[in-house]
Amino acid sequence: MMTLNLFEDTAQCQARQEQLSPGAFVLRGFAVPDETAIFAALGPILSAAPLRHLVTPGGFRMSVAMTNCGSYGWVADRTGYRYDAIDPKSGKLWPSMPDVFLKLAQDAAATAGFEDFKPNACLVNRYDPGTRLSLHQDKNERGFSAPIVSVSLGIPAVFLWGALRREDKPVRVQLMHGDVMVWGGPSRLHYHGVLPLKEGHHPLTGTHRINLTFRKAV
Ligand SMILES: O=C(O)CCC(=O)C(=O)O
Repeated sequence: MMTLNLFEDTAQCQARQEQLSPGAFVLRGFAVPDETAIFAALGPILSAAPLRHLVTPGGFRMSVAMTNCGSYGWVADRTGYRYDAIDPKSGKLWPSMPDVFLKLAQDAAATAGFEDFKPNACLVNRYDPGTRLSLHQDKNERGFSAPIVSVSLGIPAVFLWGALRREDKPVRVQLMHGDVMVWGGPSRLHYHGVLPLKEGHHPLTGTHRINLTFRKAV
């Protein structure tokens, strides 16, 4: 399987950028300057809306633990996948999206060429060693004109970057703490996933990997 290694410095941003396909970029280390503020903001979110293992419509318990912040949260249950303004566990609105999250997502999108990104949903994914996310497309959003911004924190993961057809072989992309992926335009509906996480340790997340995925849900 191919491993991408296309480094390119830009004047706009000191982070190294790698282009995976038209409209899809990895911004290396982009979130590192915000790491302290991100974890300070994450604590209250996880207290108000604890991580949980959702059950898919097919009855499978997802191995990734999830929660949300923002105006809408992505949820799965026996009836399907959807965005909901209410956390089904608490019956309350999801915690609001912290300014540091919003600014990070908007800056990353703009750096990748997507100005005016207005995310209203942030999915928080927590991976333990062995946890994986199978190849999927993000298509529960009302439209696909906005990009997706995905922030990796903690221990490394191997991200699978596919194409528009599930059967197209994905490339493997090592994602490290602070790396941010942005994909939109012609890449917006590309299949993607995460290989089973290897054991590791990071000072900010311990044995876990945290992913923040920002989307314009509606
Ligand atoms: O954890 C990741 O890097 C990807 C997350 C993802 O693909 C998703 O939440 O749809």
